[in-house]
Amino acid sequence: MSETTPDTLTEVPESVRSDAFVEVRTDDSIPNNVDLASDRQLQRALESWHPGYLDWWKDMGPEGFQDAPVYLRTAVGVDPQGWAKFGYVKMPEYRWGILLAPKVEGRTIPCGRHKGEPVWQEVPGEYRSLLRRLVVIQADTEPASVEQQRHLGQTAPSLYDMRNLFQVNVEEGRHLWAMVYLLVKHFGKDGRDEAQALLERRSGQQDNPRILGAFNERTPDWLSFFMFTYFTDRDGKMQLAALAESGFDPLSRSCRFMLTEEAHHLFVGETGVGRTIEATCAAMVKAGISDPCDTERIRALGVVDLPLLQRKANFHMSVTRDLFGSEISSNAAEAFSSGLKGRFNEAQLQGDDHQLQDATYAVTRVVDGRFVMEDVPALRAINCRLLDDYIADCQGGIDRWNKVIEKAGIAFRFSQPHKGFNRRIGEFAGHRIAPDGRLLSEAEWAAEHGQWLPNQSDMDFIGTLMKPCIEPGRYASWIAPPRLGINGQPGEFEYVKIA
Ligand code: BYC
Repeated sequence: MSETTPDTLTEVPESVRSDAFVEVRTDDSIPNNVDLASDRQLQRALESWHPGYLDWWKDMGPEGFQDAPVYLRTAVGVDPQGWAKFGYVKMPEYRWGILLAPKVEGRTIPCGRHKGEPVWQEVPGEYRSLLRRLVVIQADTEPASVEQQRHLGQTAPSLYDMRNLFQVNVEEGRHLWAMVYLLVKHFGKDGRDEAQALLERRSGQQDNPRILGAFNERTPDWLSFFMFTYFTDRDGKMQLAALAESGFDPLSRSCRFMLTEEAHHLFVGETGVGRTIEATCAAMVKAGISDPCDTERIRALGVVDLPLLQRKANFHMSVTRDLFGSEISSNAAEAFSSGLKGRFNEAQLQGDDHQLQDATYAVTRVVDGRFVMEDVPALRAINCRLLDDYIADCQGGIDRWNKVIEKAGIAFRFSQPHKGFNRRIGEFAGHRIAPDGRLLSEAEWAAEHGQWLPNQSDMDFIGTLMKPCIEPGRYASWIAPPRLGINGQPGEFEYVKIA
């Protein structure tokens, strides 16, 4: 699957795909399709934010390689069939721009108490602070992920993978621009202050951390990067899809276009983990090893044992599930009722009134030391529903990974841990729950959790594999080459020109 085939777009819900071409002015200092030139004040505000952004990028963006030409795609339109062009670009010279999906004439608010009314083009006064909070939280994740991944270029397993890392990074930078545009255009001085604060928080920093938990975790190695782009970018997909249903039309249009780019990030994650599995299976078969738990012999082959990959996946799945907030949340109820954020695929959902005044939703809770399913008002369970949709959405790639293992004749299957495993936010916070759903005592957890989450010896071993492999067409031992190159390029293609 090359990144320009329509296949990657199937990750994006049909209801929010962009389907018309809107010309982008790339000659402006900030490429855009929002007619920036006609709003001098806004243009000046963004131009004065730009140098701070570049300073942030140089300080906190990819370490090294800032002068290397990288084969990147740049958005030049919002037509799904031809929205990007490919070429060598030095990252600090990337054309970060502001792109909104086309306006849908006659669009109405799809949910909540204003359902059916025309969408808002300006911020509705009564929802100003709630809307600003949603935009700021979304915005904050974008630079956070770039910061988390900044050291990875140094240990890239190939030039192909290095280029994909940098592609993801520059696009997260563009997503920051997309949100900053909304803040600066629609929220006056508060918005400008928030835009500045976005350049000041730092992932993992104690005094001024990023807002959400998972974005303060480290992304120490490439396995984490692939798991992050599969599982955590998928939270991005779900949240962007929910915000694409917003009654605040500029937010909806921004998120619709961001989803187009997001599909590639998910592709990088799925194929990255998939190629790691392929290399492991091929090495095991070649060495005549059939037991996936024969760890020492498997690791001696320079590949990653499958149980270790499962532990990595368990970590990333659990911290990402926390990003959905509390399963039962009055914040989420208000965001939905006010029409600022819908459910996944809101406009296409059949069978309810999209207002949910009397509806209920079943939420798993821990009561008196056991799990119970409780029907709670659906409005308050919006986060739970999106999390459930997310868990279902994760399964497709996991099934495809399992097919590779099955084909190799190895008795191992990846699975998703119980929803309550290793959670810090929501219904399961404060409980110790095994991946198979057993409720544990603190002592049982302490004794067993090393089997379920990456342990020190796992991390030490991964550290031994993280060596750069930067000759065109070559790949580190632990990862198989991709089936196709980026934009149809051949295997030996020099995706990053390292002087
Ligand atoms: N860590 O009612 P609650 C992406 C806070 S990823 C720390 O439970 P709510 C991307 C919460 O802020 C998608 N704090 O939850 C992926 C609130 O604090 P305040 C990002 C947390 O509000 C990869 C309090 O706890 N976009 O795009 O219903 C690479 C109680 O909140 C956490 C969005 O998330 C946490 N995990 O829902 C790059 C969409 N969880 O306000 C990018 C916008 C909750 O009381 N955000 N808290 O001080 C939202 O929709 C909602 O704010 C949330 C939380 C879903 C995040």
